[in-house]
Amino acid sequence: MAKDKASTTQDQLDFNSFKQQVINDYRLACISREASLLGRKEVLTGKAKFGIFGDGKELAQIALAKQFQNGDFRSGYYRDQTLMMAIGELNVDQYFAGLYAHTDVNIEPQSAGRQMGGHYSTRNLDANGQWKNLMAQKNSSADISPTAGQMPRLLGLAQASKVYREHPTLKELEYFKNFTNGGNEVAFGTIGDASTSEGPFWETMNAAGVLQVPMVMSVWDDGYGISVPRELQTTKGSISEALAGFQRNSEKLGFEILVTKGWDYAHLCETYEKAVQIARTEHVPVLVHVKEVNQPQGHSTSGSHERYKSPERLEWESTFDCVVKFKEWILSFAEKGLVLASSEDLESIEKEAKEAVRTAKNNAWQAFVADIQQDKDALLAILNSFSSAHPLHETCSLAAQQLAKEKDSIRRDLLQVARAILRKSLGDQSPERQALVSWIAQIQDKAQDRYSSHLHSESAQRAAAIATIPVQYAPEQQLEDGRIILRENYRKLLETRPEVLVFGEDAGKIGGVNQSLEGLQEQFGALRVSDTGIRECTIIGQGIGMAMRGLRPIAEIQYLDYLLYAVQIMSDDLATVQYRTKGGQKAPLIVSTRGHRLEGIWHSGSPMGMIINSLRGIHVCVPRNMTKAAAFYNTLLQADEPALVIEPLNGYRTKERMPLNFGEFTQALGVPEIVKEGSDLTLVSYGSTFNICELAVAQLEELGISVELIDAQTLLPFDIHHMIGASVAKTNALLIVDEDVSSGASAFMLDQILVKQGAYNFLDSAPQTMAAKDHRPAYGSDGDYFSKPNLDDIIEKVLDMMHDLDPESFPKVY
Ligand SMILES: Cc1ncc(C[n+]2csc(CCOP(=O)(O)OP(=O)(O)O)c2C)c(N)n1
Ligand SMILES: [Mg+2]
Repeated sequence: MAKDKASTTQDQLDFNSFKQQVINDYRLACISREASLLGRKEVLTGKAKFGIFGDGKELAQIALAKQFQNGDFRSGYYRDQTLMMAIGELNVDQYFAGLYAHTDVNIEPQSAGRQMGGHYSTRNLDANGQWKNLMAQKNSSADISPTAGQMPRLLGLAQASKVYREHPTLKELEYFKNFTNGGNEVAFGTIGDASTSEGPFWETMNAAGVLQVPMVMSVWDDGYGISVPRELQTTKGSISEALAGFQRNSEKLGFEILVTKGWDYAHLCETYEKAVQIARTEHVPVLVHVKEVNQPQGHSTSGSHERYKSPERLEWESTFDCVVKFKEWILSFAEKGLVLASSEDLESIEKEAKEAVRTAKNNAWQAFVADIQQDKDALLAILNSFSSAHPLHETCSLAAQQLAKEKDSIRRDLLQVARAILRKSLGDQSPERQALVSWIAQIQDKAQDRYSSHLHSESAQRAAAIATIPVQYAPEQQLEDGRIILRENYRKLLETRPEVLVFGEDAGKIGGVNQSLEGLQEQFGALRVSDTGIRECTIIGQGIGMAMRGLRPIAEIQYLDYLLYAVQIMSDDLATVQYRTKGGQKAPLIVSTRGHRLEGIWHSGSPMGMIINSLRGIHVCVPRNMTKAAAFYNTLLQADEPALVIEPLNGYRTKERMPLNFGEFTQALGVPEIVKEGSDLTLVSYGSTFNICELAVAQLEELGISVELIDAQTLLPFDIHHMIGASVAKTNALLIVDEDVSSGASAFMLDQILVKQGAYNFLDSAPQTMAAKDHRPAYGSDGDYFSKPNLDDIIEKVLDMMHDLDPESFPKVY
C-alpha cells in the first residue's frame, strides 16, 4: 500500500517535471520563431542588412540541446539560433544586436558585429586571449558562411575527445582539466541537406568513420538548398540512404545512422538521447538525418520561396510546421486524460513570446542607436561651434541641421559629412577645424578596434612577442642531413610537450616521405605521430578542431603543391578564427609542408603569391634550411597563433651542423637575416632559391660585385623592422629573386620594400625582380633549369643591373 503511494507521488513528480520541460520547450520554440519573423521584418524595413533565420528547425534543435553538456562543442551553420538559445549561449537581445551589426562585444558576443546574423560562437577566451575553462561552459566554434566549411573543424573537435581519452598522460595534468573530462565530450555538427553535396562533408564523414570519433552529425533536411531541390543534390534524394554503407555492423566499425522527423518532438528527443549516448560512451560517430524539416519564411531575406516551391509543398510546410505540430502534440495529451497545457495556456505563451521578442528587439535597437548617437552628438557640437566669423559657418550649421534631422544615422554618414568639410577647409588652422580633425581621428582609432583588430592574436603569447634564441653548436662541427635536424627537434618537442601531435599522409609508420619523423611513431605511439588518409582539407580540419580544444597539433600537408586542396579551409576558417570572433576563439595550428624546386609540375610548385594573398591571419615561414625550419616550429609552439612552415624540399639530404639545444632555439617572425653584407646591391630571397642566390653572390664577389644578401625568412609578417629598406639605403639597388610566378610574392615584397618602407627614395636604378616562368615547372633537371631562376640567370641579372649603373666597369654579358 505504502509503496503504491510512493510510486504514485513519484509518477506525479515525473509527470510534473516532464510537463514543465515541455512547456519550457514550447516557450523557447515560440520565442525563437518570433525572433525569426521579426528579424525578417527588420531587414525588410532596412534596419538590418541581411537576414537568414532558423525558423522551421526549432524542434530538432531543442531536442539536441537536451543532450548538450558542458565541455561539448558545436560546429554548425546559420540555422542554429534555437540550439544556441537552448544551450544558454544566445539571448534575443544578442540575436538582434548581431542582426544590426552592433560592434560592442559585450552586447554582441557572437562576433562583435563582424559576421552577419545567424553566425554563432561562444567566448572561449577571456579578454586577455587566455583560455577559459571550456568544461564550465557549452561551446560553439565560430560559424563561417561557406556551406560545409564547418565540417573539417568538426572532425578535429571530435578527435580531441579521442586524444584526451587515449593519451597516456594528458588527462592527469591539471591544465587539461579545463578542456576535457576523460574525453567524454561530444562534438555536434549541423548542416543543411543541400550542403552535404560539398566535398568537405564527404571527406569529414569518411574520416570520422575511420577515426571513430564522438561526433553527432545532424542534417536539417528541408528539401532545398536555396531553390535547388534535394533530388538534384543527393544520390537517391536522401543523405541517410546515400550513406547507408557507412552504417556499422557487428563485424565492421562505421557510423550509427538514425532517421527522424523535424516536427516529431517525442521521436526527436528519443533519437538524440540514443545518438549522444552512443557517441559519448562508445566514441562512435552518429548521423542523425532529420527529415521533414521546413523553412516557413524561405531561404533568406534575399528572395521569396514562392518562386520555386509548389503550392502543394507550401501547404505541406504550413501543415507540418514544427511549432504547429508541437502544439497539436501537447494538446493531444488531453485525449489520454492527461493535461500538459490547455490551448489557452499555449496561446498565452505565444503572446508572451511575441511580447518578449518585441521588447528585446527594441532594446537591442536602442542600444545600437545610442552607441552611434554619442558620436553624432559630439560631431553636431563641433559643427555648431564653427563661429559666425568662420567662412564655413553656414555650411557647417546647415550640415548640422540636416544631420540632426536624419534618423538612424550610421558612422559612415557622420564621417562623410565631417570629411567633406575638412576638404572644403584645407589650410584652415582654426580651432573648430582642429576639433573636427581630432573627432575624425578618434572615430578612426575606434574603427581600427571595431573592424580591424585581432587579425592575429593580441595575447601575451602572440608570435610577435617571441624573440630569437640562437642555435648552440658543439665545438667540433658535426654535420648531419637536414632531415635528422628536423627529426631530433621533433623528438625533443614530443618529449617535452605531451600536447603536441604530428599527423599527415605517411607521417606515422614510415616517418614521413622525407624521413623527418623517422622512428617517432615507434617512440611516441600512433596517437601522437599518425598517418592520415589522403584528404588535405580535413587534415587541416583535424588541426583546427584540436587546436581549439587546447592541443598543439602539427598538421602535415605532404607537398606544397597539394596545399591547394587545403587552402580553402585555411583561408575561410583557420585564418579568420581570431578575427571573426574578435579574439573570442583561437586555433593555434601549425601547418607543415615542403616545397619549392624538386621534380616536375606537381612537386616543384612555389605558389607563394596565392598563399600570402589568401592566408592573411596566418603566419607564413619560408626557411632556407632545416635548422631554420626547426627554429620556426619551436617559436610557433610557444605562440598561440596559426602558421604555415614551408620546408625547402631539396634540403632533407643537405648537410647542416648539428645543434645542441633542440626544442629551444627560436627564430623571431618578421626578422630577415643579412647573411652576407655588401655595398653594391641588395639581393632579397627566401626558401630554396635563397641557397642559389648564395652561390651566385660568391661568384659575383669574384667579379668584383659586392652584394648584400638577405633572407626574408618569413613572408607574413614581412621585415617588421624595415631592415631591407635600410640595406637599400646603403646599396641603392634592389633585386628580389624567388621561384613563384612573376608578380606573385615578388610583387608583394616589392610593394612592402618600396612603398611601405619607402626604399624607392634610395634607388639609383630601377628595382628588379626575378621569378620563375609563368607556366608550371617542367620535369627533369633541364625542366628545372629552364623553368626556375638558375645560378646563371641570377649572376647575369646582377651583372645587367651593374651595367646599367656603371657601363664602363661592367660590360654587357650578351
Ligand atoms: C561554398 C558556398 N557555396 C554557395 C553558398 C551560397 N549558399 C548559401 S546557403 C546555400 C544553400 C544551402 O542549403 P542547405 O545546405 O540545404 O541549407 P538550408 O539553407 O536549406 O538550411 C547556398 C547555395 C555558400 N554560402 N557557400
Ligand atoms: Mg536545405
